[in-house]
Amino acid sequence: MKFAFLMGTAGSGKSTLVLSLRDRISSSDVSVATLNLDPGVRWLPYSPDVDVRDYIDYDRLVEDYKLGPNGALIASVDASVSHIREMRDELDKIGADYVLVDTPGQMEIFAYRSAGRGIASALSDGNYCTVFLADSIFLSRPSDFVSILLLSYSVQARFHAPQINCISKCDLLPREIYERGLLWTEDPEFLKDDFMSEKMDLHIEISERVLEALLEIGVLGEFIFTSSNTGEGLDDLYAQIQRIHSGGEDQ
Ligand SMILES: Nc1nc2c(ncn2[C@@H]2O[C@H](COP(=O)(O)OP(=O)(O)O)[C@@H](O)[C@H]2O)c(=O)[nH]1
Ligand SMILES: [Mg+2]
Repeated sequence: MKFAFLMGTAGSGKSTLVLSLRDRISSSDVSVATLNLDPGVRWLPYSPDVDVRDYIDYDRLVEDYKLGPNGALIASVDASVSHIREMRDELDKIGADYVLVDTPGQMEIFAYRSAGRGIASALSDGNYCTVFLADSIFLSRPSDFVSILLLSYSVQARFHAPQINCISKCDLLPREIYERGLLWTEDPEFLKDDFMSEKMDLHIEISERVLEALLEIGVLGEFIFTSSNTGEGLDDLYAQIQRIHSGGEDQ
């Protein structure tokens, strides 16, 4: 079983992509299962095969411990660690080739807590990749895009797993922003030039160095422009997931 953990800021389209990518993969006669790891989600656009909400009662945590929404989410994610075995057993029974994993809406609750990485590696026996969704809204300004590059890198640094970067909801992009975004992702020099000519009031020098460091590390890499609405990029995304898993990480 090969796992892909979808991560990205709240509203970046993770849950919707689980649905559209599941449909894309299963249309090629490959079996795929979905796992929801968001204990607090009220509604999902798909019906998960395995669901952390069957094990964790978010509302009960709110009531019993008088927690606010964020505290309850943190407690829920931490508590889900003790149900990894059961969720894995459920997945083993399904026996799908791929498992698409939906993570909590607010990514910091999963991506930046040790529970997140622990869950990812234990559930998958280390056989996973991360898919980072950069909401297309972050293509509006060069500095916005640099900030999402930082976020992407921070996820990669925490999970130490092969990562695929996507610009999600790309159907929402006006043509000129889409094309400029393509240039940025294909050639760092375009991004650097646009970034330097953007009028910014704070710490341009520091930001420039941060950008250079990011480019040096190779964070820009390849971005796939995806849309769950039009299906754009889903073939590429699936091909990348296959490539990673056939590249030796999935023994
Ligand atoms: N236009 C457009 N909207 C999308 C796309 N993917 C998701 N959305 C919408 O964005 C909102 C947030 O999506 P959701 O999947 O719940 O994001 P999540 O918080 O990352 O799981 C919802 O209203 C979706 O309908 C897309 O590819 N295109
Ligand atoms: Mg979601």
